[in-house]
Amino acid sequence: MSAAPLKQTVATKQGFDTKSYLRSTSEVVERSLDRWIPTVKTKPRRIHDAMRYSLFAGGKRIRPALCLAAAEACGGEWTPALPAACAVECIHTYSLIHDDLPAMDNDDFRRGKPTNHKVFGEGIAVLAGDALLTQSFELIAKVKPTSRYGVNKQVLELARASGSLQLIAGQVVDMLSEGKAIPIKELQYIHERKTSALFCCSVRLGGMSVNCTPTQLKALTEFGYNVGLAYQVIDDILDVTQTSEQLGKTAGKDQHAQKATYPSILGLNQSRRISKQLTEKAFLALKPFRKKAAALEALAGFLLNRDC
Ligand code: GRG
Repeated sequence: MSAAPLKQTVATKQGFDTKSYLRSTSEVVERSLDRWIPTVKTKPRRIHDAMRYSLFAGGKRIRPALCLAAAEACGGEWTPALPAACAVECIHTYSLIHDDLPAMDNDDFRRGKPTNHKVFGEGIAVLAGDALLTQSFELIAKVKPTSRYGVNKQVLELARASGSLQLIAGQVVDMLSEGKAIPIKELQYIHERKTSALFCCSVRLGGMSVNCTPTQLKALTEFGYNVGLAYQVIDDILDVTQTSEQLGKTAGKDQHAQKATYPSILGLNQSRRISKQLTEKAFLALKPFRKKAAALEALAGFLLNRDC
């Protein structure tokens, strides 16, 4: 990996500008993605066009930001964490393309644009998702091994988070639960796997790429789990409180698809309380990092208060 000059924010808790931090991390990640993903001129053009269409459709780039912020919390630079940051964004984008397919959620609108299958057709959308999933492993294979974490450990980390025990498990149980009244424990199982697993993986890979200590890895795991679960609870809340224009995707989908959500089971107020409690647990997990966790802390607070 060539070391591009990075605009790395010095993390100080006081007056932390989260929006500009996210702008910087997105810029750096987008530059790397652009360099590492085949150009639209590469044959077969249609698949590279479709991959890039969703990858550069204006996602919030939360997972890569968390990955870079985790590297920073462990005393490292962004550069060694960039392959992992791009890999988690590729997995995330693949999951959204597939989730939007007629065979799954059948959505027409994502990241403020027509969904991949609406533009390229179902066959190419399936393949664009597959190609991004494969691409993410090519990217993670580029990480530099550290003394505690060889490339194999980092590949395993990504494979586990995106496999049939985590991301896919969450999606499967979500699909099988449609139209059914499920207990909150089962919904938590879905959210932990569908969303929290990749958040957790993002921060863990950020730490691993800069050779974090076992104590730091444990703290990042606790942080990632809680922020990830809070993120999905808030996603459930926003689905009922925001408009499609505000979200850049179809609002009210969960209710329409008769999906169990935190607000549908516990109500809006209790769901908001839970997302706050989870974020507080995430803040607590950051104690061992002291001031170096300013970016992670600011991101967790920002995500709690997001409106899209
Ligand atoms: C293998 C056929 C097949 C499908 C896999 C795993 C999967 C499909 C889907 C699950 C992915 C999913 C929809 C998870 C929900 C997580 C979530 C909150 C997504 C929205 O994330 P944001 O808000 O979106 O970060 P942007 O667009 O900003 O990146």
